[in-house]
Amino acid sequence: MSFSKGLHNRALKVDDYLKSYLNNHKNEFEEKLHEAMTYSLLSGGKRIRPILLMEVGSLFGASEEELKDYACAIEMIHTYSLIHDDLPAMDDDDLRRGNPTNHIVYGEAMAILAGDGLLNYAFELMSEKAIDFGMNHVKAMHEISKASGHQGMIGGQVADILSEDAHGDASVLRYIQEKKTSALLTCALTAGGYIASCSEEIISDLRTLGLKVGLAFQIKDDILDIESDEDTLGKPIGSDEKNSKLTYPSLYGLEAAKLKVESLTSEAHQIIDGFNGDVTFLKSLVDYLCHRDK
Ligand code: GRG
Repeated sequence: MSFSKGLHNRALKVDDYLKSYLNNHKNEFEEKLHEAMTYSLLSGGKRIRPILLMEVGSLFGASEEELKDYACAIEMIHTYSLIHDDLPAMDDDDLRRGNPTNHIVYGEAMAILAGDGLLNYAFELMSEKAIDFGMNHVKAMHEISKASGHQGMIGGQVADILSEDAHGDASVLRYIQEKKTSALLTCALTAGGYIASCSEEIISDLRTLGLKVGLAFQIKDDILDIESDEDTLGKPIGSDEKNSKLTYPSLYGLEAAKLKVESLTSEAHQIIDGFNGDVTFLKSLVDYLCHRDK
């Protein structure tokens, strides 16, 4: 099967799982909240994080049944972060994944609550699973909560906001990239590894892999914000320059950014080559993340 077909099938599977979670409302209020949560959750994301978690987890022997709730929880956390990031108090964006942003459709108050609802639902799903499956699942949940929290994605978002108007240097940029982007990608890998009962040595390799892929992914994102177009990306381009964001291209230049993506991709491939089992899809996935056009 071709890589793109494999990727498409995996994304469809994640979509099916996600659809099964938000249809249990008990009154009109829950129904309205679920509608706003579902709107963003099912609006066509690439599903990279859940696919990474499931791929690594199954590579090391975990079952789909064990993995799926964590995969969907990460996508819920990712979607909450996008809803909140688009709010007028943050990036103030009208378009996301080619659709009007959550607050444009449902209003700011409901968008905040839809994001909160997704974040908490993620922890409800993971903790229910961890109660049944024990310590390795608790470790997976711990990875995901740390990565999305105050010293992970939220910390990175704070640094990003405070370094607007080109405040900050190479170390601030590194902090933003590691926390805002790499953390959530990395925990998809380590959580998958924990659920599959991997050794700490493998978990450490997965952590290094996540860091490299996350950095490459963010630098590619910055390059796309300069070189792509709104139709392809499904959101306006040029927003980093407009907001004077500290990015790899703004600090080191566009050509250096492209070279950095290439070196990180090959370092990531070397780590994957050290894993046993069929790593063909995982390697192609890393290639896709670093060379994608949206
Ligand atoms: C509001 C707490 C809080 C955090 C916001 C995720 C984020 C932090 C901001 C969104 C903007 C951004 C450029 C984040 C970096 C990570 C990134 C490139 C996200 C986009 O992820 P994709 O490409 O999106 O996987 P899809 O739409 O495919 O799911």
